[in-house]
Amino acid sequence: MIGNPQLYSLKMRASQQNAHISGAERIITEEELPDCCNQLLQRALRHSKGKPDFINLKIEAVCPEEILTLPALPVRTITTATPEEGMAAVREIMQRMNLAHIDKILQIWQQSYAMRGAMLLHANTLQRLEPNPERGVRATYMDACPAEPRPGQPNSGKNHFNEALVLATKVAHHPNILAELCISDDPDYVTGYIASREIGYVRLTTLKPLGSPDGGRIFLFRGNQEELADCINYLQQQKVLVKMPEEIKI
Ligand code: WAQ
Ligand code: MG
Repeated sequence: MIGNPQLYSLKMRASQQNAHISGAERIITEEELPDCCNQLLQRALRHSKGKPDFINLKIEAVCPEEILTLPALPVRTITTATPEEGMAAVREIMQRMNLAHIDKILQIWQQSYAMRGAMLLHANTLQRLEPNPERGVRATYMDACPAEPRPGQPNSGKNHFNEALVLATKVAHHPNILAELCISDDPDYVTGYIASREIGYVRLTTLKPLGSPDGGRIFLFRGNQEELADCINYLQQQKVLVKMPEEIKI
């Protein structure tokens, strides 16, 4: 970037009768704003979950000095033919991470399906830690670094992988987050992932049946009250740009 241009956070969310349909965000220059607004608007209008009756586009200035730049988590793909195989792979990875209560966590994951954000779950007690459990916690203010492969480019559609890698990288870099589990709620997208600082971003090519509108995220947390407040603040407020891998192997 030349001379730190002014950056803007752009957020889109769309709903139908108060039910969440689509949300996305970028951190971009003033020059990119008109095109990006249009891209996110098109996305809201053409989502496979339905036509929204409410679309919100929010634009806020961001100081370049406030931004934390992080390297993307290393990426690995495990090919799974069925949701059962995918879930078995997730379970095995969680075992290797020495996580407790694996069955219970996988069960709770199913309850995250109608939420707009993620569940924040205490890895030891399985206590739900979101201030608003119906909404969940949303990780926001993040994008890929400018001049790198950016979510939404070049064809303006959703790039599930790029966007998820940006989100997972931000989330995994909080010291009290142990892991993230994710399934898309898009009916036509069946690849999901488990991610952490140690294991990186591990994709499972089939994690749900094709056509299923079910999807959700769990952030697994371990720490005390003070660390929890810091973690929620980090997820919701810290501006993050992610250096994407040069060659994306997916
Ligand atoms: N913060 C927290 N939770 C979120 C956020 C966010 N910013 N955005 C979405 N969620 C939750 C919410 O409950 C959604 O219903 C759920 O996650 C799924 O969101 O490598 O597309 O945007 O190819 O549908 C994974 C890509 C794609 C795997 C995930 O998620 C790959 C995806 P979606
Ligand atoms: Mg979705």
